[in-house]
Amino acid sequence: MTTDSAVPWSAEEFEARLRGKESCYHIFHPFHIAMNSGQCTREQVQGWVLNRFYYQVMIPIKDAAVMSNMPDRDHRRLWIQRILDHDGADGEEGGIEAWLALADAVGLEREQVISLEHVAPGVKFAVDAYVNFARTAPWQEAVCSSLTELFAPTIHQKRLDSWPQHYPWIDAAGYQYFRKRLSEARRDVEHGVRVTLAHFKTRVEQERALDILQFKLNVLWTMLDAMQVTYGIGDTNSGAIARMAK
Ligand code: AHQ
Repeated sequence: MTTDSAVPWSAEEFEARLRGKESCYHIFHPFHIAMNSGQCTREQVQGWVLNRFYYQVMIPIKDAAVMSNMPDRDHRRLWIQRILDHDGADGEEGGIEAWLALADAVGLEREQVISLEHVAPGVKFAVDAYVNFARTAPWQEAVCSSLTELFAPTIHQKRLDSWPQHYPWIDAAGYQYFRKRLSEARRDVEHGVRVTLAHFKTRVEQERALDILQFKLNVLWTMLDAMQVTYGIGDTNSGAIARMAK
């Protein structure tokens, strides 16, 4: 347990320790490793898209909750862009619509996905834990929890690089979401890192920031645990997607 007398890390060291959490990122989860190496069945890819839709639609709700705790206009002016990125704005369909294009590209029925009826309990529980944290934590802690996106461009690029060869049955129009996040995630974390380095000053606070980031890494990891339990990995077929149509 760190004592208050411990010397704070320099900004460089603190940021390096935040980035060092990449080793816990969900790109290393067995489900993602299988999916990005072509070992997932059509049903498993569909299950991932269907379950992740719950995460996608809750992100703008989470971000609106964070904004409601942000007293500073300049921070709100930056943060509001995250909501527009997902909900869309004049002339821009937004990320939720792009995710539904991905759902269509993998052969899911739009209404089935939007219904959220088939989201695994563990996925819903993990996402709801994240949203509730963001609603109740100090806004700087909620900003810190979004820093898992430090590692997101790598996983989006991995999908763009590997899925077309592994899953030729997926319509390429579905990949727009991953492309759009490459730049959006990089822009988001620039603000997120600035807030985090400025807010968490003592060593105890800096350790708290690492714990917050670990909590969010656990949210992402747990979502995939629930998907793996539901759909398996590799050439099994749970029948869960087929049962949806009945
Ligand atoms: O598409 C993703 C996204 O819009 C966000 C917002 C951000 C947040 O506020 O927590 N996190 C996040 C993430 C997205 N995609 C995930 C993926 O693997 O496709 C990664 C996830 C993240 O790293 O937090």
